[in-house]
Amino acid sequence: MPWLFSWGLADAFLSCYNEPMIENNPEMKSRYAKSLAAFAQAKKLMPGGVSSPVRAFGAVGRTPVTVAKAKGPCVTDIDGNLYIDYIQSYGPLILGHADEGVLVAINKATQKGTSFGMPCLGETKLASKITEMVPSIEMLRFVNSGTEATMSALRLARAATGRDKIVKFIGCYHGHHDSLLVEGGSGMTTLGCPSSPGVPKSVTQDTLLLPFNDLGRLSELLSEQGHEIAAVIVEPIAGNMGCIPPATGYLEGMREFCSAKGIVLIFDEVMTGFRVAPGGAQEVYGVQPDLTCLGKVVGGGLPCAVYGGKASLMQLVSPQGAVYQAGTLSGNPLAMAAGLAMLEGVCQENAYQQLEALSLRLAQGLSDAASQAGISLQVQRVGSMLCPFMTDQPVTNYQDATACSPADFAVFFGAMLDQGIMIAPSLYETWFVSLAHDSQVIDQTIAAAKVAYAAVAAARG
Ligand code: KE4
Repeated sequence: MPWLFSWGLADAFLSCYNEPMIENNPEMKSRYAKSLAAFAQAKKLMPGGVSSPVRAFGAVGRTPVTVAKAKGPCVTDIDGNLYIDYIQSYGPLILGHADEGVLVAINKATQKGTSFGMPCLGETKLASKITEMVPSIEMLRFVNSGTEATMSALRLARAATGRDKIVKFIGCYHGHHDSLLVEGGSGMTTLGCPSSPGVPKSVTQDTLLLPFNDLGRLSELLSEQGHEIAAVIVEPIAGNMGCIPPATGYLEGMREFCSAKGIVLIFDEVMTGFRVAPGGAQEVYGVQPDLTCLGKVVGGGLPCAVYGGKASLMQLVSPQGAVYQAGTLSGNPLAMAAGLAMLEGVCQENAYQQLEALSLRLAQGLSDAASQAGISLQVQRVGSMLCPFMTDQPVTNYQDATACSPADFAVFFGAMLDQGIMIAPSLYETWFVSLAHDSQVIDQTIAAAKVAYAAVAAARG
């Protein structure tokens, strides 16, 4: 791939695809024998052996485990190893793996068919529940992924304003469509490829980049170019460079500036929606966007996402309006059933209070564990999404997050994995606590973290 070398991307790409370190320890090899074999076979058939890059464990120098089954807070790999899981499918499973209510709903729906290509009542029921929980959404459209949701929301904003430019924030990740595949967080940063080859400059020239949590820079840009800007898209709580809450007044200021300039404010709540509160981050911070993107929780673990907001905007979407967007499996009856069961589950009494108590217990325990090992730790958290950063300063943006040591994280990750605790294989991801986690698994996690932070301290020498 000569273009790789011409673009100076070779090192970055090759570092992404270095053969993950095969455990050269006989005990480890037997512990993960089936996963090692399965991954070797998978790599012959799929790029990196995975269906999504971050799953390849590329940044932590380990071979990924292959999951056999999951239930509640735990997953079991094909070697029979059990893990307390904080990946939780990267956010959807707020009730835990294989929640009984969700499974019953899916099984019941499958008896009536799997896909119709015609309207079904499940769409209306779930749409109604969403608009009830997220008042800023007056009308919505179902799609199949967060990527589709943000891509479609941007197209709508551009059509509504007649403008082409958009603003995103460095380290925020909104899926892999071309306009936003620039300085992205999540797997892009994890694998050292924050911007992707294959995206024409003609597409990204209209994508303006700013640091997260810097209201002054946003004000300057909108003063200069606001009349050309269709949309500002933001993760209201950044979850793809670890967990970084908005600074006080940041979202309020963003709302004010966008309103003044006729710019569409898009909250990408694919991760935060129904996660940090029934109404998502916009409920927590009291700031209403013009459009909201939802995913993950809203599909109950099945492929489903949403973009929605002001009816005056959504009415521009085809076939009511001219903004074209479509999808064979959008509003799929199984995903509708799963999503509705999931939202009914989080609406149970005290659900968010329980998530808060469990997550606070974990955060405090991680801090104590690190402190005992002499490791500086910032546990940044909103509700049941959190990220422990090994640093002595608050992490407010991408620059702060990427200043943390990947080597420290790799040691911590491996030590947790080998003790049966599964966290995302990247320091730029977020931990998720579910209602299936209880104080016992939280305390087991904290005990493992004490060992893992001690391993980091030892590795530092
Ligand atoms: P999907 O296209 O992966 O469904 O959603 C993209 C997306 C959009 N917006 C936000 C805020 C997101 O977090 C995501 C996807 N999140 C990553 C994890 N940080 C998905 C995991 C993966 O890429 O495998």
